[in-house]
Amino acid sequence: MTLRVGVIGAGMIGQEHTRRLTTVVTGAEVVAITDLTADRAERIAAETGARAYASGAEVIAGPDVDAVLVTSWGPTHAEYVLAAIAAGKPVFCEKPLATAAADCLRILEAEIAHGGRLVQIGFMRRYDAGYRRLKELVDADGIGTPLMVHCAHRNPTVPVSYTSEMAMLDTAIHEVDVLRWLLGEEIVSAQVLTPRPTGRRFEHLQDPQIMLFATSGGVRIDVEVFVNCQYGYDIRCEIVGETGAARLPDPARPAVRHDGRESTAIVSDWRDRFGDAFDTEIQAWVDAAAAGTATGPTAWDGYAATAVGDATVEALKTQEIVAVDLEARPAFYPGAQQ
Ligand code: NAD
Ligand code: ISE
Repeated sequence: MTLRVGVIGAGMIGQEHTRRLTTVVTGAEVVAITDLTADRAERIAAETGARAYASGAEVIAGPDVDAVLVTSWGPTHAEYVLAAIAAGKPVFCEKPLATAAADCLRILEAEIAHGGRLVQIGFMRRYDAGYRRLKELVDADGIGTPLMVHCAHRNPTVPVSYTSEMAMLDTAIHEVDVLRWLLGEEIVSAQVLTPRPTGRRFEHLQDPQIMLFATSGGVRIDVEVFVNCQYGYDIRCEIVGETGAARLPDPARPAVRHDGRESTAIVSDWRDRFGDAFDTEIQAWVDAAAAGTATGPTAWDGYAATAVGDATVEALKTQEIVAVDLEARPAFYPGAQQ
């Protein structure tokens, strides 16, 4: 069976995933596309051999649409995910699942009422080969019980529309998810330190930020978010355990010896850094959706990340340590993160 996909939001990542569904993964075709900017939807639809629709609701209702991929702006995600569940269609939702925890909870309720998984969240780091090796090592007790995690999430620059809250909600949300998965524990509190701001930022932005998290088991995590670092896209993670430490490998790039120096290229953006992970993630989604279900990061994971995000934004505003307000996990969502 070829999974017929409807895409809502044909911006940067919507176009990336459309290309991926069309030319990289197997078993899928894009049959419907919509975007607030109608011209954009029409252009991408024409390039893809899909039909352009006027709204996300029409895409979800499309009789030839088997599954839905949501890549519009974050605040619109909840509405489309809920509509897809109501239509009984598997849905891949880019992060965040929703911008308000209350909307995430409505999605959990709807999926539970449906009686089986339909929702997969776009936390692609779980499909990255380096993070997978780290998880295998931690699960096999290769460094003993984890005690501390040191992370950095650096982007070269961000546009003027990027706000201080987005350092958590748009950027560090990836660390929150991947560390919950790596450690198999929930994050229970957040604090934000605000170092001297870089001169190479838009004036309104607090950049860099250092986020400090504690997990239910007492692991302490520090995440440096620095989104105007200038030099490249740099993702770091080191887990320190009772008997050893393990560091996320950098993407394999040749070490070039030239003109009396040795150098290795640093990747420039998330597409370059996580391209392989996105391919694996979308293939996994297509395979599960073709069977009428979903795999990987769950709606619960989306909810937990949004709840940690809310606490972190409050911590940034108040400069206090803020407890994460998380409901009890429904039995529908298995205990250990997959
Ligand atoms: P973007 O602004 O380039 O694209 C978003 C598109 O959605 C725009 O074309 C906009 O017109 C359209 N849109 C907005 N509301 C809509 C609606 N109601 N109906 C139809 N179209 C609508 O943004 P982007 O960078 O592609 O980000 C999109 C989403 O993907 C965000 O949630 C973002 O956080 C996420 N994202 C994830 C990653 C990742 O690493 N996993 C990377 C980039 C973006
Ligand atoms: C972007 O939306 C992403 O998800 C990238 O992975 C992240 O590095 C970047 O900071 C975000 O803006």
